[in-house]
Amino acid sequence: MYLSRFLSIHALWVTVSSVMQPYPLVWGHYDVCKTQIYTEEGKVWDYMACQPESTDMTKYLKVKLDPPDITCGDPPETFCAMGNPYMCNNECDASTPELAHPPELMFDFEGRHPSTFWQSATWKEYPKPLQVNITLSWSKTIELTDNIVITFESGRPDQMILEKSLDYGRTWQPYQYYATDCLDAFHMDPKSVKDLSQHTVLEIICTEEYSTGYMTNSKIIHFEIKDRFAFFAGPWLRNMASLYGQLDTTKKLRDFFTVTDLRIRLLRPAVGEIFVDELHLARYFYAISDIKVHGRCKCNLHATVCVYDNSKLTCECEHNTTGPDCGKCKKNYQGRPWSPGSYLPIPKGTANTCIPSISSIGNLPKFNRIWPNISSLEVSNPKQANVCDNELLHCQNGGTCHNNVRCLCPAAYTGILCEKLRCEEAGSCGSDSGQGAPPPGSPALLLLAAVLGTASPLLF
Ligand SMILES: *[C@@H]1O[C@H](CO)[C@@H](O)[C@H](O)[C@H]1NC(C)=O
Ligand SMILES: *[C@@H]1O[C@H](CO)[C@@H](O)[C@H](O)[C@H]1NC(C)=O
Ligand SMILES: *[C@@H]1O[C@H](CO)[C@@H](O)[C@H](O)[C@H]1NC(C)=O
Ligand SMILES: [Ca+2]
Repeated sequence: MYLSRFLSIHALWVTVSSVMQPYPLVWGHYDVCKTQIYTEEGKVWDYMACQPESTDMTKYLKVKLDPPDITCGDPPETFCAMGNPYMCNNECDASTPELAHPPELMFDFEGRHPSTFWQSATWKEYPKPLQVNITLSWSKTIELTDNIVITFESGRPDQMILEKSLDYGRTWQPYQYYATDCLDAFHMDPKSVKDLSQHTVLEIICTEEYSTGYMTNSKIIHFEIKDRFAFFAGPWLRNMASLYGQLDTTKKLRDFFTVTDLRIRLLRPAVGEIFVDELHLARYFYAISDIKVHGRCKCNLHATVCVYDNSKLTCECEHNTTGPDCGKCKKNYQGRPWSPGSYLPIPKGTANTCIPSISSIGNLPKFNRIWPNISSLEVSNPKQANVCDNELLHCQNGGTCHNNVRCLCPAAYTGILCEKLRCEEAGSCGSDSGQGAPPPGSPALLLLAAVLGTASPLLF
């Protein structure tokens, strides 16, 4: 039963991703936790950092609306088109399936016409604000890997806040503000993600880009994950090595993309005009046809499988770790403190396995592996992200870290982490075998570069 369940979830993930991803899937990165290798001592296990596939996370969430009775149709209600107050031939009736608009319709399969959608009651109590909180909960830490996309069936709201929680809904932080007029609504200057940079990537902005005023016919709102990744990985997300390095050393950056819950706070519906037409309040309401959230279970790089069992996501922990996020060492494997796996060195990473507890008579085991102390690497200024850190041998191929902001590379190398052969950029590799000869370790990097060159920019 367990196996078939796992297989069906796995099959579902593959199906979902192949439907959703416009780019081919790549299975090459951090997708195994261990392999057998041959050494002088014979066959041994080689452990690697590993993580689950990125997938459609809306299959695994619970949705909660506040106020609870805000969905339209109880009692049945007629609503009008926003653009035409006299076109009022639509009805919402919760007791008739064809006329009901329950919250589940924000997460069902889209692509058919007409689309299915959740809808709120109308703004009949104007001027009392019409506000709705839509809370999405996973009861599991997940890492976002693609844009959050909310598609409205009605006009996009005049004011909205996207919030996130990292502690299962106990505390909330704003993720992004959306308004037709940011200054008026939130006393914030309007900004777009394109105004940010590597150093300001964690800034919380208010954007007017997705309001009614812009592109009147568009009904979509984004929270731009990929544009933020692109500050580190380049515009086509080709240099994922750089992003991984950054995520590894900067806990604040990693946490920024990590959530247990999301909350969409709808604060004011689309009005379309400066004044609310009090005679035709049935024109004002919220309606959402689709919400996309792509991510993966956070397993601290100790698992590739995340099972959905009893309505709960759990990492299938390896490396002798345990817990929902593989956040601690198994009993009897506490020979050294637990540590998350590391993406570095690229491409295999470091597993940081838990090791057997020291027995009363045994000798102290010796280790020469570096395992990062993430908390000590946390940058003091959240807006100042580290590019490199010598403790982690972050710059590669003999590069040295300069003030944590850049790698000084040997002449033959280039790239943020000195991960690229300079001759590769110039397209002249191979013509001069002496200068371009890769040192030990770099064939893997070249392979990685080749894989990334053809890789899906969506996955990592
Ligand atoms: C929505 O949640 C916020 C807290 O994040 C709370 O202050 C507000 O009252 C809630 N609104 C509704 C309509 O429940
Ligand atoms: C976990 O412990 C078992 C039993 O000692 C051992 O065989 C296995 O190699 C360990 N796995 C890792 C990843 O360290
Ligand atoms: C990690 O670093 C923090 C802050 O420097 C320190 O308090 C903590 O003891 C360190 N943990 C380990 C396991 O070395
Ligand atoms: Ca739908």
